[in-house]
Amino acid sequence: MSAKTAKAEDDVAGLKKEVAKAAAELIENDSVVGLGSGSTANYFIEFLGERVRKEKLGIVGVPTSRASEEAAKRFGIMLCALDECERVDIAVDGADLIDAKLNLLKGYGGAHVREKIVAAAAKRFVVIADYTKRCRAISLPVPVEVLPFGLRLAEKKLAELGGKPALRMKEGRAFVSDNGNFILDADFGEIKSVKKMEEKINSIPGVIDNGLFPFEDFSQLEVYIAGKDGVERLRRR
Ligand code: A5P
Repeated sequence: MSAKTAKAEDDVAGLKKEVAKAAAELIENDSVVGLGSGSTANYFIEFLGERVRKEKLGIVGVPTSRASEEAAKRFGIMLCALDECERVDIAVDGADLIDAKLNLLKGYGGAHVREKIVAAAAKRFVVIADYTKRCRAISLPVPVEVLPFGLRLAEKKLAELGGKPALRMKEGRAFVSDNGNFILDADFGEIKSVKKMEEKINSIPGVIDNGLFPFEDFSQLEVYIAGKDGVERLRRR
């Protein structure tokens, strides 16, 4: 890795920490907090754990993956399974892309199914990211979690929708999600209507859910973006 690339990575990591800290400061005492997955969400969990320790903040976390569960335990955050919570006050999570309308693309860590459930259950959904995640329109492959039994059919149907599906691999084997399923990363090029595409993909038998998060589905969506001039807060009006 060149010195220039290493510096750029350090800068992005610094921005992820900055936005994660800003989100950790939003959390109020007695809250039930959805804990997202990925490196930015991990920083959030770490900062939140720091507040729990220093300020004796009484909060309960709802993890969206095994990784976020482990991180929460490491940083001293009490946990609760989603089905055991009466409510989720706020969910904080990262994103892989955020378009101009605030549609999200998630799932590059393979956790989008639980992330979407927790975000949908939360009264307030706060997305945290560095500026490199912003884009005009979503045009990267969409992660689609599929029941292994229906893999071939899902590949065929995704191709019929105009996508090019590729089975996600890890260490020479098919990647398996926390839910025991496979992921097809389906390239559709630029997606014109995120909501319609999300629905079409999810209507394929055997598809559990996909990584498109249409902004319309989250009435209390706030996006915090860290850039050179600090943290910007975006909301739809
Ligand atoms: C996990 O499946 C994703 O949805 C993450 O939210 C996403 O990959 C963001 O990751 P980073 O914060 O590491 O960029």
